[in-house]
This record gives sequence, C-alpha cells and structure tokens, in this order.
Amino acid sequence: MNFDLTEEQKMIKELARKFADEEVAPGARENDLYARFPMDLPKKMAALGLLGGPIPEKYGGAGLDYICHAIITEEIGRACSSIRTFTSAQVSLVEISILKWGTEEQRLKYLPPLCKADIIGCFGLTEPNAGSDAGSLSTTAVFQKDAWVLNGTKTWISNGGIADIALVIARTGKEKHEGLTAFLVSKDAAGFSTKNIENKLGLRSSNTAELIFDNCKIPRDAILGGLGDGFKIAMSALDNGRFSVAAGCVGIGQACIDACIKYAKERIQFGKPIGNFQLVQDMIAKMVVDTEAARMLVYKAAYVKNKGLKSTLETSIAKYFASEMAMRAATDAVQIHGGYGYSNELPVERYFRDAKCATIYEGTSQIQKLIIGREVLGLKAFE
Ligand code: COS
Repeated sequence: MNFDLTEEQKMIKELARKFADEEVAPGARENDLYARFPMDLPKKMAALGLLGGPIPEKYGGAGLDYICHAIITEEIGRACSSIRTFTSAQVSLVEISILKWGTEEQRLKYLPPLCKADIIGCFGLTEPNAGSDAGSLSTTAVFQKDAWVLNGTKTWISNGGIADIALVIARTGKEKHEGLTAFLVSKDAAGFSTKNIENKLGLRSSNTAELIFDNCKIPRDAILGGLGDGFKIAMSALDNGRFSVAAGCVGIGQACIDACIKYAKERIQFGKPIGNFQLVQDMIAKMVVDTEAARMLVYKAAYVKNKGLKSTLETSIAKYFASEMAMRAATDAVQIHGGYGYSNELPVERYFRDAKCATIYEGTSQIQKLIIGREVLGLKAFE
C-alpha cells in the first residue's frame, strides 16, 4: 500500500489544477448563466494532453495511468462540472471504448483527432423509453444492400449537438442484450440530425441533445466491435464513464470545501468568523471526510483499472458514493453561505445544481446500488 502520488501524478495534478483555475473556472459562471459551451476550451485542453489521458501515445494520447485520469477529471470537475461532463463523454465514453473495442484501423482513424479535439464525440445509449433499462432500447439498425440504416431517437446525450461522431447503440436483433450492436456514426451521415435540450437544472453549459436517425445510412464498416456486442460495449463504456463522473464529483466536494473554508473565515456573525462555530465546523468536517473517502474509492477503482481488470463493482461503489457525497457537500456549502449561497454571485449554488445530475446520469444511484448488489450477491434484481 502506498498513498503517495508518484512524481508524474503530482506533475499532472499541478498542470490540471493550474489549467482549471486559469482557463476553466473564470468563465464557468457566465457559461452557466447563458447556457453556452465554451467551444475554445477543448483545443486548449488537448494542447496539454488533458483530452487523451489514458490513451496510449501511439494513438495520440498521453499514455497516463487511471490515477492520473482521475486527477485530471477531479481538477476539471472542481472548476466546472459542465466541462467535466464534456471531458467524460469525450475521453471515458468514446475514446476508451474505441481503444477497447475498435479495430486497429478505427483506432488510428478516430483516436488521434479525438485526443487533439479536432473532432468531438458523444455516446448515444439512452432513449425516451429506455433509461435505466438500457437493454430495452428500440432504435433499429437494418442492413440493406450495402449499408446500415438507422431509425430512432436518442435523448439526454452529452455533447450530442456539438459532436462530429456518435457512438450509437442500436437494435440489430430481437434478443434483449445480444440483439444490440454499436456503431460509429458521422454527423454528416444522411438522415442524422440533432436537437439541443434546453433549460436544464444544472450542467447548463454542457451541451445536451437528442440524436435523431431518420433512415440514416452508414457504411458497413461503421460497426464498433462485433454484431451483437452492443450491450457489452455500452456497459463497459459506462464502467469508464461512471469512473469519470465519480472523479468529477470529488472535484465538486473539494470545491465546496475550498469555498466554505474561505467564506467561514471571512463572514463575521455574533462578533467572530462563522468558522469558529461548532455547527459550521461540523458541516465542513463532514465535507472533508466525505470528499477524502470518495477520492480513495475513485483511486481504488483506478488501481483495478490500471491492472486491466474488470472494475464494475469498484466503479459503481465510487460513482454511487461520490455523487451522493457531492450532493451532501453542495447542500451544506449552500447552507454555510446562507443567503449569499442562494445566489449565483457565488459558485456554490452551481455546485448544488450540477451535483444533482451526477446522482442521475450514467446510471442513477439506485442502479449503482443494484449493480453492487448483483456483484456481491450474484443475484440480479432486474430479472
Ligand atoms: N461490462 C461488460 N459486460 C457487461 C457488463 C459490464 N460492466 N455488465 C453486464 N454485461 C453484459 C454481460 O455479458 C451480461 O450477461 P451475463 O449476466 O451473462 O454475464 C449482460 O451484459 C447482461 O447483463 P444484465 O443481465 O445485468 O443486464 P440488464 O439488462 O439486467 O441490465 C443494468 C443491467 C440495469 C445494470 C443496466 O441496464 C444498466 O446499467 N442500466 C443503467 C443504464 C445507464 O446507466 N443509463 C444512463 C446512460 S447515461 S450515458
């Protein structure tokens, strides 16, 4: 057991922290207010290697381990969960899935431009009638003459409206799981359009959209993995996406701690800084313990991923705990800031609105608990 970060991990933390403070945090309030995604940021992140962390250098990535990936994601999440959401979709859901399931040709075609932010990716699983029950999706892909033809609608897709390629799971057969296949769909494919989803509670500067396939034709070789591998690919993508959500939530916890320590020392009531009061210290102490525990769970999942092992259990534990922790921390952070915390002049109300989504997307807290139950009991609650 060694809790020390390596020199490389410390360097990455420093780099990501500086970038988050200088490039991400300053625009976060306005981007949230006007619900706009800062299109200049992906290239800036890519220039520092922040968009290809765990991707090997031969495919244009930084070749870093999963602790580094967690550190980068935490730091971005500390500054802005919308940008962290963009990063999670780009790196964890799309890049790592192509690395794991793609042919060598697909890796060489897609990974370098994704790592450089020359192209943006999104992951299309959820549908209006298929959320938690991901295997029940109804978007179809039928092979006709020399091409696949997709029909259906995906919804709540992060990066959907700004993506150049979409990793889409569609039905190619009747079987619930083996009847699903993954495809890489270009935004230029005929019959493919998107529609932005507006007025979200949080993550307002992250782009969220519907993907609409209306007799959308894509080439024969647009399949990722094999015919019928779609459900497995989706679940393995989520094992990575959820890890990244968990790491981002550690960032929210840390941001709450930082904001509360500063405010509790400045704000004077009853003649002294409110940080002197035991009930305020109680909230801050709980935040510190909660955040540190979540960070350790994320690092534990990273440790398993570094060994190349299946990390479904560790990832769901980390995602469940970290997202609920972020919600607790942000609730208390607003409380400590009182009336000021209820206004968007200070960032804690944004942390609060953003944290809520983390307990819902990439599998609700309830789904994470049922996955944990399935993994430890060997019994499925879904049958
Ligand atoms: N990695 C690889 N393969 C996996 C996997 C994983 N993590 N989890 C499951 N599979 C494969 C297995 O092959 C499994 O078959 P076996 O039981 O024979 O091994 C098969 O998929 C079916 O798994 P399961 O029976 O558990 O599937 P269910 O349809 O019951 O669904 C849940 C399981 C509910 C866990 C799944 O649908 C889920 O994660 N839902 C939430 C979806 C979600 O997060 N949506 C939000 C997306 S926002 S991007």
